[in-house]
Amino acid sequence: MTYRVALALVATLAAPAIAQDARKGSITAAAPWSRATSHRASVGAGYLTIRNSGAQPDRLISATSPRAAKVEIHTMSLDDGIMRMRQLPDGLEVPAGGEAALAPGGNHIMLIGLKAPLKEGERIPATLRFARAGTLKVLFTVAGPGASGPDAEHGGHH
Ligand SMILES: [Cu+2]
Repeated sequence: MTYRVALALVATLAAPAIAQDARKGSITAAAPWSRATSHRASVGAGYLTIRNSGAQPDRLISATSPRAAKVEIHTMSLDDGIMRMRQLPDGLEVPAGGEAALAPGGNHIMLIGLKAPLKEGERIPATLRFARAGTLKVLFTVAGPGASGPDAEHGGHH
């Protein structure tokens, strides 16, 4: 038994920085992740899928992170052939028994005023606040910068 526990602990410590789910009440924050930013970037984006197993709709109303001066909930849309983003002033609804996806090119968590670049492999702590479920702490696992990182998508913040 002792051996098995020790082995499990080693496996946890040795695990690569994969995204981890977080849960609070009916709300699950699945696979939170982000992208590495360049050293000049002042903004970054967080992505995840929010699932609501409850019988009532919930709403992501705000978020904070110790790594950013401000965190907003954004959406993106194609406007005259240009991808633009804007804040969702009322937050993002998560339907009862459904989910809300935050993904590149769509809704996202905007980290504004980064205190340091987001580095691949890091986990960025954030607290999501829901109207019903209350606060939920998540860790955004930072993936590689990729071909179309937050810099390109979020030129509006520079
Ligand atoms: Cu944004």
